[in-house]
Amino acid sequence: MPGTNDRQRKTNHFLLIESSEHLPARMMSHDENRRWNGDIFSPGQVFNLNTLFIFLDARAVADFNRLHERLALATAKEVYGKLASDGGSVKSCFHGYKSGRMPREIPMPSFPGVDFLEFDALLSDEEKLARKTARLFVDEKLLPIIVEHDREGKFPMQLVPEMAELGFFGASLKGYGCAEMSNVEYGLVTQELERGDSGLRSFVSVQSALVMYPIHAFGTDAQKQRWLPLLQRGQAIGCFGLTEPQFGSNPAGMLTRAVKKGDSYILDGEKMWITNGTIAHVAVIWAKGDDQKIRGFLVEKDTPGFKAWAIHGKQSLRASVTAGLAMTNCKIPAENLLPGVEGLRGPLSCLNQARYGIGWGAIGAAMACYDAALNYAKQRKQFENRPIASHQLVQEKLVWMITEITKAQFLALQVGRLKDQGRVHPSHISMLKMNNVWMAREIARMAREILGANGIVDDACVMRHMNNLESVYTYEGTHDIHKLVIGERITGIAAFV
Ligand code: TGC
Ligand code: FAD
Repeated sequence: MPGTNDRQRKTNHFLLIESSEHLPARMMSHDENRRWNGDIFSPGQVFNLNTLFIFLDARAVADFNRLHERLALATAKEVYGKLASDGGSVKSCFHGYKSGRMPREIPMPSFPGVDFLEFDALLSDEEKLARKTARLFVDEKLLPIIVEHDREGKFPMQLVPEMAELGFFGASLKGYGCAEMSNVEYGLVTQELERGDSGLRSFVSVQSALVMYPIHAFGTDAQKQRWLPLLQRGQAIGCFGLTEPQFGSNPAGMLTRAVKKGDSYILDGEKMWITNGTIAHVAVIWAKGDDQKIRGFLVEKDTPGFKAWAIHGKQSLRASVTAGLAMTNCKIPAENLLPGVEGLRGPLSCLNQARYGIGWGAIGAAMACYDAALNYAKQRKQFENRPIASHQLVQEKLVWMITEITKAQFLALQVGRLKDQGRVHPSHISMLKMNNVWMAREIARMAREILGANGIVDDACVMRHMNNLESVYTYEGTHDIHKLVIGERITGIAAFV
């Protein structure tokens, strides 16, 4: 086909279709593909008998509604169905992209996943596809650079456009260019991101659950039109200011004030430990009014009287930005109020979304540590040249790990299914966050033990995950606060005071 090579070089979006049977021989014919594909697809490139690359041109990419994976899968099935008249079936389809020339090898994910109890049998094709997309992104883009970023205490900002393109920001929200994933699909994405690093998952949680969600749920049309497309595309970054130096677990006591003066609000106060604080274009700030009611406000980064400063010296979440925010006589237009909610219910509703993603994310961190420990235990030899995996005490640790990961997966899936059906209660999400982060933190520590001295250096991922999980255990409601939330649900008695 004339110009094909040029087009393949310029066009870097592709569908990779894996079929359960061998592809029919005629699919290898360029003529056949050209006839069907018309001007949308370039000829399929068969890499082996079960896989086919189809490159997409710009129009096809647009048709895919900003890389919406579900649509990609449906289209792959349609393409394959038309080409394989003998009724072959699509096993999976990966919609990816590559810069530069066509890849010479199929980029198969290197991480196999952890599935002891046929968990995957409970997932739809779309759910597996969302996970595979995030898995490949983490394997190809994050893992090669995370150690350096963690060492230098730098967030990998260069990954933001790609995450936006893959639909990770505001993934489960409707409209405004969002991917409209189900909660389970979104959870599987956060699992994979945190398998890479909790800092990357934190970025996505804050952008999606703590900034886009409140604008989407409680904002005006003008606020939604202005901010949501920018945030979805990663062209604006957001942060969420609830915690204060004196008020962490008990945000109801906050000191930050918002006083209405004419058609403005004047904000005064301080927020602490704010993820993305110094890189955010917009901060969702929770403040009390004269009536003592908590409300949310959008504060833009260059507003006079607003200052963000980086917190240094962190031994945890080093590849994430954490900041303090100060507002001194900070005047914002009255239209920056989020009018749709009053009271602590506002920020806590956002936290439900973020805690849910963390519950899945922790499984990813645990899987990474388990995988590292299992592989190491099979290779490392001690005493009569036998692998340490042959010792009962080591096996006991590995068995504990996979049992807890398996339980955590089913807990996450059930909470996700309830959330998708609109039947989830905040205490369900508390159980998910509490259990799964605890489980991951224990597993990281155990994995470090199995790796012995090699576990303390950062080319093994376990100590990085272990340190990160200390923050995850504390933020978004500490482990013990979630115990008290569940305690209140089952006894009817609040025991916070
Ligand atoms: P309480 O009297 O129980 O409730 C006050 C109002 O809030 C409502 N509510 C909720 N609404 C939605 N979702 C929930 N989960 C809710 N829990 C309570 C409640 O119905 C009531 O509504 P209304 O309309 O009747 O007024 O509140 P409380 O003051 O006793 O506090 C309860 C407690 C302790 C559970 C709460 O304060 C809490 O969750 N504290 C933990 C604070 C926390 O999680 N902070 C997180 C900061 S953000 C963060 O860490 C981001 S990290 C990001 C990253 O990098 O990933
Ligand atoms: P405290 O509330 O002082 O708690 C200290 C200890 O006391 C904990 O063990 C706690 O469980 C225990 N405790 C407190 N009250 C009780 C009680 N009633 N009963 C029993 N035990 C109790 N906040 C934001 O608003 N936005 C962000 O983006 C954000 N990002 C963060 C990023 C990182 C890396 C970290 C570490 C924190 C972040 N936070 C953020 C803040 C986080 O939400 C708070 O740290 C958390 O809510 C706990 O508050 P605290 O640290 O003040 O601990």
